[in-house]
Amino acid sequence: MSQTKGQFPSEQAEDGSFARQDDAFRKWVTADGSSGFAVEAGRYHLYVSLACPWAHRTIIVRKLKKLENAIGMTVVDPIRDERGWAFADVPGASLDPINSFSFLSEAYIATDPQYRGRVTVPVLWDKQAKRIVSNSDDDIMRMLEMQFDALGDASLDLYPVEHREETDRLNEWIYETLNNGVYAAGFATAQAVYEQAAYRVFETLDLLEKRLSTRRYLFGETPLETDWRIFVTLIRFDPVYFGHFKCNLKRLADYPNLYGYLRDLYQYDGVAQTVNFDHIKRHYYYTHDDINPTRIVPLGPLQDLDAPHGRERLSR
Ligand SMILES: N[C@@H](CCC(=O)N[C@@H](CS)C(=O)NCC(=O)O)C(=O)O
Repeated sequence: MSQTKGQFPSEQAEDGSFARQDDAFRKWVTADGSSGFAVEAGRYHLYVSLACPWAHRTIIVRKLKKLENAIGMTVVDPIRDERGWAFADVPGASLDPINSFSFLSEAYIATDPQYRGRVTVPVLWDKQAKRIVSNSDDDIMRMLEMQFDALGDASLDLYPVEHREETDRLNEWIYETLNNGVYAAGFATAQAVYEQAAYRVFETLDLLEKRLSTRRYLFGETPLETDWRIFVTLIRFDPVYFGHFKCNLKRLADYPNLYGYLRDLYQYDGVAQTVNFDHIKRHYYYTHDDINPTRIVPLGPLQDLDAPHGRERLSR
């Protein structure tokens, strides 16, 4: 069987599957400051890409928790070359106003001069300690959800106690089979590995379609953390994962409940502003040379995410 080295050779297993690297920096900002990283307005800064689903989750939580004044944010250039994420004065992105870095790798090296791993977004930067607090999107989401209530909207609880167990379980399954599942399909370098990953993606979509036929959101009346974790994958599905990552047994638009749910979440207060299809499409189609060496960005799909979703009928 012939196999290429794949998109990230050091994260490609012998059997052709993609094994994502672990996050390197996992310190915590805490409300009581006991971790050494206390909550303070203006102290922390998010470096993100609007293309990246993992970064997108943290952008959404920052928005929903009304933390935009307390935590600054800088968007990197969606086009990434072998030097990694870069700061540039291009539409939807900007130069780095905090550290004047040219590349995000400088933040990693400032934190750990020995750092040799992949430089990823999102990054939560501490302007006071001049280091990365965390580059784990899961942890950053939780910090913004739970530790910053003194500076944001304390009334919004995205991780309510009564749903924590099920949230953790769903998050793990959704990460494995869907969020990272589309990457497992797209970055596979062996046919059987691709097929298994792609089938799992659609198994999960089928199950979600069913669950969302009787409930407006995963847990009922309001969207919680897991809904937003799913959203970032669904919003990229038809424009990118269907074609670029070969997850094409069905389009998302072929699932009536999931597609309505996607539009419902997209139309949720402030969320559409966090979605940038130009960055999303150009990033994926330009950056993965193994998969799309011509860098041609497909025109479609034509979709109207502002169309009525009709999901109110599921709210009591
Ligand atoms: N596990 C990371 C995932 C972040 C990640 O992999 N981000 C991608 C963009 S979608 C990235 O920055 N990749 C940089 C690269 O591949 O060089 C997290 O939890 O935040």
